[in-house]
Amino acid sequence: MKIGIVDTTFSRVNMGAMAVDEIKRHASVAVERVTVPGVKDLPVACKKMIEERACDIVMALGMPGGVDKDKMCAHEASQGLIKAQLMTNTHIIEVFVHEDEAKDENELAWLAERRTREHAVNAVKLILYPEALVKEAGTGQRQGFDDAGPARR
Ligand code: RDL
Ligand code: RDL
Repeated sequence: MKIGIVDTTFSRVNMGAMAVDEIKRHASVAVERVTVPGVKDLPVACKKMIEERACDIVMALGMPGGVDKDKMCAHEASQGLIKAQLMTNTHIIEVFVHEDEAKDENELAWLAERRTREHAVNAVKLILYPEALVKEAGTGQRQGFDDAGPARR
């Protein structure tokens, strides 16, 4: 099994390094990593990870900025990532941390790390332990901030 990691230089947190570290803690799988300038460059890089570097799943890590232009970019990048998944029949886990989700730089760094690490575990589960996710169905999982939890307790 091989996991592809694609992150950006636009991000203010080294999300790629965190993803690689977290994956290594949970599985002995091969990891391929590449870094692109920004979120709109993620889709083709992820597709190449799948088609040219034989990755079984890819993590697309990015940080949309806080202004409207950035949110538009993130939406476009998201659509590209979905298209790349459909073209290749392969999961690309989109890990976007919007700069304005956090109240300050400390929280932004914390949030980016936690969301990245939690989605790295999801990526490992998707390719190696899919039954583990079935066990978590309907439990209100979130990545980064606290889980929402099940609606009925
Ligand atoms: O292909 C080159 C760039 O267009 C691409 O890297 C963009 O994703 C860069 N970019 C923006 O142009 C922008 O207005 C980014 C953002 N906003 C953003 O919020 N986050 C990014 N890139 O990762
Ligand atoms: O209501 C606050 C947040 O829960 C909400 O803004 C979410 O949509 C935040 N979020 C993203 O914006 C995103 O791009 C989340 C993820 N990705 C994610 O992967 N996991 C989350 N939230 O729990």
